Amino acid sequence: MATRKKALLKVIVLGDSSVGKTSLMNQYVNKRFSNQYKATIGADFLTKEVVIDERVVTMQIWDTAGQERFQSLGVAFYRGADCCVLVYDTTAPNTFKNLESWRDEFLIQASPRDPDHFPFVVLGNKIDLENRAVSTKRAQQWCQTKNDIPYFETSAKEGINVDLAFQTIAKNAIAQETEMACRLQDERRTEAWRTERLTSLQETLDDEPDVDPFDGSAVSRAQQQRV
Ligand SMILES: Nc1nc2c(ncn2[C@@H]2O[C@H](COP(=O)(O)OP(=O)(O)O)[C@@H](O)[C@H]2O)c(=O)[nH]1
Ligand SMILES: [Mg+2]
Repeated sequence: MATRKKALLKVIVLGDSSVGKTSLMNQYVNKRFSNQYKATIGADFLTKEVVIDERVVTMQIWDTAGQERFQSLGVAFYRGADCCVLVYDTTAPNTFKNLESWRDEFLIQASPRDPDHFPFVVLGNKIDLENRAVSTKRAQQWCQTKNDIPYFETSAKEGINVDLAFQTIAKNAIAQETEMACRLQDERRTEAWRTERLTSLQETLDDEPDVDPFDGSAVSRAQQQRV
């Protein structure tokens, strides 16, 4: 069965300021890390080509330009997202607590067609640091309660799990796209079947012989078929 698959995936990265969103993207796309903190970057997104199931797919990874501090990213940022990456800092518990409101904010702003199955991925970043403050178990439990969101622990600095996490992000975004296409196809098929049935009923009605208006048998036959 031919399904429509998008060649371009829009991925958005959300989370509190300084959890490492920009660093993770840079590590994944440019294999670079900087210790310098930059609240803003020039580009809205970085792109990377990935091969999934023998298909070349362009991932467009959108970064906030520091506006996350005000939680005012604007609807254009969220629009048409195929996957949402939620990032927290494993050494800063507040950034973990705020994942809930980032997820809620995404669902409100992006209003995906199927919120229960929308692909999120959670990243617990900075695992290279000693002062860990959120346990793996606690993070995994939260992810389980949210329809089993995939969870990865990463270090943008050391490049730990970054590729693996982004590969999963791309795969899940594609899978979601395919599922959506299948569902649309089903809807279209049901619609075609309905039209066909109505047409054939209409033909049956048209084919009915002229009847004596006082003899309702032909009419009632047609009515029975309509039910
Ligand atoms: N040790 C460590 N520092 C990190 C890591 N990721 C980011 N940082 C640092 O954390 C600060 C904020 O990172 P940034 O990517 O700008 O965060 P953003 O505000 O979420 O985009 C910067 O100083 C980074 O160098 C990491 O995995 N390990
Ligand atoms: Mg940033």
